[in-house]
Amino acid sequence: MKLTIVEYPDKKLKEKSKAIEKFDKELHKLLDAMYEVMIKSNGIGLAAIQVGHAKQVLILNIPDENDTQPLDNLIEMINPTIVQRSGETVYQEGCLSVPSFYEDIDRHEKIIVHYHDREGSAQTLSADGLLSIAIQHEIDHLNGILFIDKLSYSRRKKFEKEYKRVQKEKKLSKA
Ligand code: QAP
Ligand code: CO
Repeated sequence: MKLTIVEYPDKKLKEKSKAIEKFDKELHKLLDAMYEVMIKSNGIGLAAIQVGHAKQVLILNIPDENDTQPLDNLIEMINPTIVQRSGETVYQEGCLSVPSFYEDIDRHEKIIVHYHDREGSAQTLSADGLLSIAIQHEIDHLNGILFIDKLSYSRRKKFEKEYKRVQKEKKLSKA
């Protein structure tokens, strides 16, 4: 399975993802291909909609103290739901689907999330720090929401202007 990253302003990113019903080989192939493209793109989190699949699937691989991403730390979440939220935190977020743009976003500090692993077993995870932020960012993708959708009106306007300029520069450098 060859996957490519869907980039803003592609409307695909607004789609709501559907729950996984079968924990089969096709799901495992998608998960493996998502991991490959995420690592290749220097990402720490990726939702299936970002590679064109409207399925409730996301992966996370938060760097450790040595700034490496061991496979042991890979988390795969199928059909996740946040069941508890507490506290507030701000982090300068980015997204593989919105390349070269970063902005401060408000999130909950701690969350508890219920999900299924690739075999279909029910799991519960209590998260804080960057992992908590990453989970909230990726679950937003499953609902068709990008981090830029959370910006104030003025910051969003600034983003649209800057993003268009950068996209134009990228096109020119390729030509
Ligand atoms: C989501 O984001 C996230 O602009 C994952 O040029 C964001 O992996 C989780 C990336 C913030 C926690 C905190 C972005 C790579 C990667 C770029 C990513 C870029 C290259 C973003
Ligand atoms: Co993202």
